[in-house]
Amino acid sequence: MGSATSDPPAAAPPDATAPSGRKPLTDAAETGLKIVVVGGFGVGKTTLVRSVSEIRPLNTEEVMTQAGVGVDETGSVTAKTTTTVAFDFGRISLNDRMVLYLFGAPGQERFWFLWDRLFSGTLGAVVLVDTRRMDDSWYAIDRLEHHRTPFVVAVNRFDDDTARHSLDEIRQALALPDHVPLIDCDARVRTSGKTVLVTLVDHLYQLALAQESAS
Ligand SMILES: Nc1nc2c(ncn2[C@@H]2O[C@H](COP(=O)(O)OP(=O)(O)O)[C@@H](O)[C@H]2O)c(=O)[nH]1
Ligand SMILES: [Mg+2]
Repeated sequence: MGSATSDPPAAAPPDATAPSGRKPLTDAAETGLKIVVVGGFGVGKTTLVRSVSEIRPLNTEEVMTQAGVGVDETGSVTAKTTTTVAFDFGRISLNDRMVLYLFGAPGQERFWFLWDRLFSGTLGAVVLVDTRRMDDSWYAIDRLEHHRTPFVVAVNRFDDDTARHSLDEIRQALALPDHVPLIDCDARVRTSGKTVLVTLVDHLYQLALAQESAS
């Protein structure tokens, strides 16, 4: 997290309740781009937001209580003892003009009702995937497609990802169309997380160009 971790947030996030619909990239860049990081429980959303953020990320990690047993299934993610009950918030400047506001969305099924609100005003999303629990990504991809929110898919490679599914296999398993960028990442590593965000911004830029030339 580095030396900037004690800095307070310097700017308020864009209005999460703004009317939905895609903003022109140029307008949004003046105030910052809202990006949502989604994915299943324990896939590394909080870790990603934490590792790339310039401010001390706000998050609502809570120690999982006995009440969560059987509800929050840790499955193969046995080391995980906290769970996000609302969402993570962080910020990163990609260059002197472009600021990304990051929202890590809760992955558990019982928080899905929050998602539609969260996607309002969102320019793009990162879907984090853990190959040990690929099923958890389907709902996120489905909701993003439903909202027509552009997204990239990042595979967070855990140490015990012994099967090492190739990106092609993962693309097939998730039925991802060719135009959706799919990359590897390590959510714990800042440069890796930043590469994911740059991939998303590039993707948004290409879509904006294509839209412009079509109209
Ligand atoms: N080995 C390994 N552990 C990771 C990686 N990313 C996250 N973790 C750990 O996996 C656990 C779940 O991550 P977290 O960010 O809380 O998941 P979230 O529920 O999606 O927010 C935490 O204990 C992280 O430290 C990774 O790339 N490799
Ligand atoms: Mg979390």
